[in-house]
Amino acid sequence: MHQPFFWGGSIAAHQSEGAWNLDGKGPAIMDYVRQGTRDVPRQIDKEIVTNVRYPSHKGIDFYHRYREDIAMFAEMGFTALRISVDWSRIYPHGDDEVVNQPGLEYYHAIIDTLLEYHIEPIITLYHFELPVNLVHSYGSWLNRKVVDLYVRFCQIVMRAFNNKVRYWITFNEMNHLDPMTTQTDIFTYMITGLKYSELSNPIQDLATIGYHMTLASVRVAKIAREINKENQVGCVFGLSPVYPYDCHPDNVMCAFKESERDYYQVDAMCTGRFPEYKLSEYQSHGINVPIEPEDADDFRRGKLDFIGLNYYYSRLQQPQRFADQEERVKNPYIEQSRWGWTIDPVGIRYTMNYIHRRYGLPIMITENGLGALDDVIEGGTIDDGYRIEYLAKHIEQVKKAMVEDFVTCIGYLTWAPIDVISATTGEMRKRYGFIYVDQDDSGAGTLRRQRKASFNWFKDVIKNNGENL
Ligand code: BGP
Repeated sequence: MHQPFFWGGSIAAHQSEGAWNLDGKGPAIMDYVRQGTRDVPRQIDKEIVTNVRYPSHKGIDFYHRYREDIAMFAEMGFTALRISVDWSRIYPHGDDEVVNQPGLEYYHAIIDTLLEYHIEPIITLYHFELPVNLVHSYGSWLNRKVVDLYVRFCQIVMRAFNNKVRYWITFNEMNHLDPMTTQTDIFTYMITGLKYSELSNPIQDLATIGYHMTLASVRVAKIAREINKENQVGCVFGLSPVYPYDCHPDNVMCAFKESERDYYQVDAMCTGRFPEYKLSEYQSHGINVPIEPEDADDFRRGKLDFIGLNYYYSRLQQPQRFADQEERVKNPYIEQSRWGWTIDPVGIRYTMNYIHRRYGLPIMITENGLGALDDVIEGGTIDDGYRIEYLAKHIEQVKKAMVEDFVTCIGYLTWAPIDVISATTGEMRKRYGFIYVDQDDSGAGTLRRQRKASFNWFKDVIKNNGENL
């Protein structure tokens, strides 16, 4: 394994912290999203209603229990933990004149705890945590002022933790909002606070949002290195192979095009310019991207130092002739999880190869894991052999990418080392952790933490640096 290699996990504020209105935190977009299920999408409310369950309000109470949780990560031997700093804790309305000090103090305390255990803090600056005021008063990322406000927030955070944090991540998975693809309401909302069905001109609006977010990332990357030249800046992308349905050239082409939709922002952040092919595509649809002359310099100087890769599954291109079928065509060679996510370890090696060769940058695996139902069996143990199997097979492929294909990979972080609220469904029972949290979908439970079988397994993996899986 490449040295130093980060072993650890990733969590996000809105899925773990709870304490949604404590110590000056303002309301953020995910505070308005109800719990859904595998089959029923999460609903988004305009107001917070008292008799409705909003899982983000409670999370897993990481806000009060982070010491205990971090001690358990340290027991496993973690050398890194990726957390997000919630914008609405630092600027409750996003545009406040003064910083909310208790918000900064809270993250100081977490980061200090990590450093005590020699765990590298990796900070995501935007993991679906947008102050809701920026949606109502500014129209979210459609408005360039939100770019300025985000940059201001990042600057404050990067300065505050300058002596403690070296690894910064500008955004989580902004690349899923390709303007040319129809989106679901919940997905568009998680990333922007806006519902897809309420966009007045979806293609134009998503192109504007995508441009503004990309610009925000490059501006922050540039400033990060002005603040401290040691700062390492990445952006996290959700990327996966799209396999052609068969070897018909039309299907191969179609799969290629579908996969490319995820990449225009990666191209922009890694090459130092917004890609011409995307601008031409927009032009052909009569879309105007709000480019200002000074942006070119930001793109040039705001390139990434590393790419964060979230990998869960591979996809199968759906040929046109099946387009009106409700059920998606499945890849017959690949199993699926209970939530319909394919389990394809080779896909991680494929994706690592692809992005490393395309950009030549180091890769950090920022998320990988299996969402599953866990049973607490008699005697209180949780025997999650299926999770061990999933992770072992993926780590094996990460090793192959590094050793046989010469991909530079600087870390492997699982999602999520402790059970948290699911982002897409809001469920508690879709669990990923090595640590079980006693809470059910109704929010009932003691929140007690308990080691699963995978806990000791991952501890051993880290101890032998991935040699024995
Ligand atoms: C990623 C998100 C995470 C996380 C993960 C698993 O896309 O970055 O926030 O939640 O997906 O998704 P889910 O929780 O819906 O199973």
